[in-house]
Amino acid sequence: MPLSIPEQELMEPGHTACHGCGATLSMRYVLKALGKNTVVSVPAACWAVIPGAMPNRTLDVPMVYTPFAATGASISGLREALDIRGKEDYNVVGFAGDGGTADIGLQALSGAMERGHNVFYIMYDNEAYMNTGVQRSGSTPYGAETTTTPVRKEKNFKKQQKKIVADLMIAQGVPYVATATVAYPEDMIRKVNNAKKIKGPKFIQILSPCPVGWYFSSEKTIEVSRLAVRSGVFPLFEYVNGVMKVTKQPSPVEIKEYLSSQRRFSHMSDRDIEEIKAYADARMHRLLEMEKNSASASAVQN
Ligand SMILES: Cc1ncc(C[n+]2csc(CCOP(=O)(O)OP(=O)(O)O)c2C)c(N)n1
Repeated sequence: MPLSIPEQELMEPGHTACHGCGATLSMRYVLKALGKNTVVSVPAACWAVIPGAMPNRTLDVPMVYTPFAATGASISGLREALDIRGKEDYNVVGFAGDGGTADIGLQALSGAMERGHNVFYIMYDNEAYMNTGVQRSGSTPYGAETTTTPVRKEKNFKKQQKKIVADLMIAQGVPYVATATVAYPEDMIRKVNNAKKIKGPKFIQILSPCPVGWYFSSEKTIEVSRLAVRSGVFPLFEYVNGVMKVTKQPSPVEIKEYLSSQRRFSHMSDRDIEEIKAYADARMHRLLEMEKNSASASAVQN
């Protein structure tokens, strides 16, 4: 049965995000699924400024600002405090960018997951430190131009492959790990709903295209997000208690089409594109193998 998107809006208009901001849509959909009994913790990032200055607010749920490195610690404390006060039914959500997750916040995230707190950690992945001017992060993909990997004569684009935090979370044994993106809101909301059923740590990495930092026109956010999935660059999956499911098969869209939708990749040679394709193909192969192994393991148990 097709899932209907909840009508309730817990994010109001009038915020200060840029036109076409994928991170803003990500928050909107996540809150639609979580509902009113939710507390959000946000570190230094675009989302720390999107609500605007006091007395403005954009969210109709409580929001806590936390130091850049501390989202994992913050949600651990919020969870324990709410539980002590008998508010076990409240959702506690860390909502952090890729810099705050893949880099400076990684140890706090890993600690929170390891301690097994009943929390959500949403990584909105716009693939660079956008709020401070598009610096590269560990989650920036190979080949991307950023302000710290400027493409001048020496072609100084990012030379390392993307660090994929969702895969790290799987390796750590987190019970619920998923990826999502804004072009597929039903898929995202279904995943948040499924995550709610797990009592323990939950991690969702949401690809959130950024027109300013990826250099594309702001009405193309959904198109770019969809191309990321269809080209196989950003696979959508759900991993629940050791069982992998790839939730959207990539359609035959060339990676070149995805890359050419953003100016941050405009300098790339065919050889560079091959590097990205090889990395994406190998990862997709790994995920499908995990899915196959999950299916055969459950067949053995049945
Ligand atoms: C310890 C510390 N170092 C640096 C900063 C400056 N700073 C604020 S936001 C930000 C970028 C955040 O990037 P990311 O986590 O990717 O989120 P985005 O801005 O893309 O939403 C930085 C470096 C800070 N606030 N605290």
